Amino acid sequence: IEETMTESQVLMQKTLVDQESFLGYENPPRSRLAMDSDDRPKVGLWGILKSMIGKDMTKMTLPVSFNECTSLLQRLAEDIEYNDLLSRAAAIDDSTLRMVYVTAFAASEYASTIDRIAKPFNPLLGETFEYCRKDQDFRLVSEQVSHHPPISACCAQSVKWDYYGENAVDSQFRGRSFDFKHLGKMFCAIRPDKGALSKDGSRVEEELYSWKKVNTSVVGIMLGNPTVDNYGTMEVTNHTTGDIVRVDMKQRGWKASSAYQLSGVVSDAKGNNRWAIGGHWNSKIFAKKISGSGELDKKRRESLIDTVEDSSSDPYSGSKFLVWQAAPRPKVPFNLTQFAITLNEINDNLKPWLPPTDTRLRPDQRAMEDGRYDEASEEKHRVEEKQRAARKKREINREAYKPNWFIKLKHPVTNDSYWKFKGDYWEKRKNKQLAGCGDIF
Ligand code: CLR
Repeated sequence: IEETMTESQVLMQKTLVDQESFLGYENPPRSRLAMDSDDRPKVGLWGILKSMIGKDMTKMTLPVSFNECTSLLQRLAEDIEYNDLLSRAAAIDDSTLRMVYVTAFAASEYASTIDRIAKPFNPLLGETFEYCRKDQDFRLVSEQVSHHPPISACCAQSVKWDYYGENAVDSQFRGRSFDFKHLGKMFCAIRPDKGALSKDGSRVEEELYSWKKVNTSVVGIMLGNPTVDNYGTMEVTNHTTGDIVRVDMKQRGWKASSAYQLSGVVSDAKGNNRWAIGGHWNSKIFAKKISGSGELDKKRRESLIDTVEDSSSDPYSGSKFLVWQAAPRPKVPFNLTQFAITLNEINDNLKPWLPPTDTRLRPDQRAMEDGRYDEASEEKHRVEEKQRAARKKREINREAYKPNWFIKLKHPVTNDSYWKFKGDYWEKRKNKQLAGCGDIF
């Protein structure tokens, strides 16, 4: 434990150490899948989808060859690939500059969606996924807390930050596009090295940010060139300091020249503009120090970033500086990212620590990953039947379903309803008490 750490950082550090959450994660994460190329039968999406216009994804029965070998719980874990942005934010004194890094983090998760035209496995009710990185010093748990509508809750924790929230998407296939709207909110707590100054003037050790994810849509299905787009306005609020940023992610147009573009302005609690943010969510995000007040029009905002050629490493120099850069994409099955490849890894060290509900143990998804597509399809059918039978049984016994690790509450700061991580997962894991937490596969 470093001497300069704040009390709340020390507390989190102690929790991580005491609960021995990294047990099982001794091996470095894998860098490849068992197979090097995927020979899934090539399917024409439009041929199958055209009869399903107006439907949402949960009501479509699609062949397993439309799937990729990840689950939506794991896609939620993919949000924190670039978690170093949060640690970097924590090292900064100026809350408005911290906001620049938190905003880049919120936008960085979309980079992994490119070229991933496949359906992640819909988690079974009660399915969980844990993921720890010793090298990055975080732990994460996600759980499918509702089946209809599908909701996945997650909570990731590290010494200097927490990231939590839910994935609840409303989907609709419109023919021209397949649209996904996010209903839930994401929250991020940062524990800055030197604390934060709250809007009421007091010093605090932890600050809270929240935002809503932007829309995702798959376009070009009809034309045989399906492409993922993410667009809309994302407003990130620092509820503690009052700083705020509005980021516009441009919708991909016909000519695709606006594809991936984003721009926004960070302003402080008094309404002063402090930083312009801009770039592309698939490659790089820059920022630049600005001043003034009032809304900047779109043109001005974009020009702040686009026309500046110089680039510096000192944020206060007035030149634009690089905040984030996407990792190179490997050539692997399902176009997974290097980070996503690591998620479903299982080995003899980890196995004894996992609960029976962990995605890594889900047989259909494992079969898919290893290229056994017929088995994947049969097993998918079987576990879904098992889920249906369990629901019937609950109905007959008039039992209400209760998630294991999350509880739905009103957020103490923002008043939104959210899924609070109960925290006992890691204590139970350490004491090897996870064995009886569910039989869903
Ligand atoms: C986008 C980033 C968000 C979480 C999220 C939720 C739902 C995901 C979406 C992301 C990416 C696109 C997605 C979608 C569910 C289905 C859709 C994976 C990860 C795919 C592309 C639809 C494929 C359509 C099939 C018929 C082929 O933080």
